[in-house]
Order: sequence, then structure tokens, then C-alpha cells
Amino acid sequence: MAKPAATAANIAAPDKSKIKLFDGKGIVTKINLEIGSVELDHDEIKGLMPNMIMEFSVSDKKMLDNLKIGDAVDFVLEDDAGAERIVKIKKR
Ligand SMILES: [Cu+2]
Repeated sequence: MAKPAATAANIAAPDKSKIKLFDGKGIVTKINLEIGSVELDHDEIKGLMPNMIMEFSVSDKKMLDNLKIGDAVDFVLEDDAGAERIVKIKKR
């Protein structure tokens, strides 16, 4: 399906149906409190990507407060038409 043109109307009310959530597991390898990102050595995320080490943005920097390098975590990744960010993360 063709992507609709970006108009004020669809920017104000994004199409929620494009947002998908994925559960993941991984190990924290880096934390960036300034920009609000966490690098994870993550397991396969079924339907999205194989296991790899990569950096993710988080929806709220406060989620990183209780994490440290080496922590095993469960997380929820939001994929909004290819734009990914972690919306939940907690120590396992
Ligand atoms: Cu990945």
C-alpha cells in the first residue's frame, strides 16, 4: 500500500495500526544516560531481527536509572514503521 502523504492531519493523529510491539531478551553492554540509549547483546527478536549487539533509544531516560552493564534484561521494543525504541525494560 502506498504511504499517505504527510499532512498536518496524519502527523497530529499517527496511524497506531503501524505500531508493533516485540518482546526481547538481552544483556546490557552500554548505557548512555545523556541521549537515553542502551546497547544490548540481544537474542533473536522473532519476526523482527536475529541476535546481535545494537543500540536502542528508550522512550524515557528514567528507565535506565536502575540498569548497569552486564544486567540481563527483558524488554519491549516498539516498531513504528521501522523506527524502533524500547518502551519497557527490566532486569531479569
Ligand atoms: Cu538488533
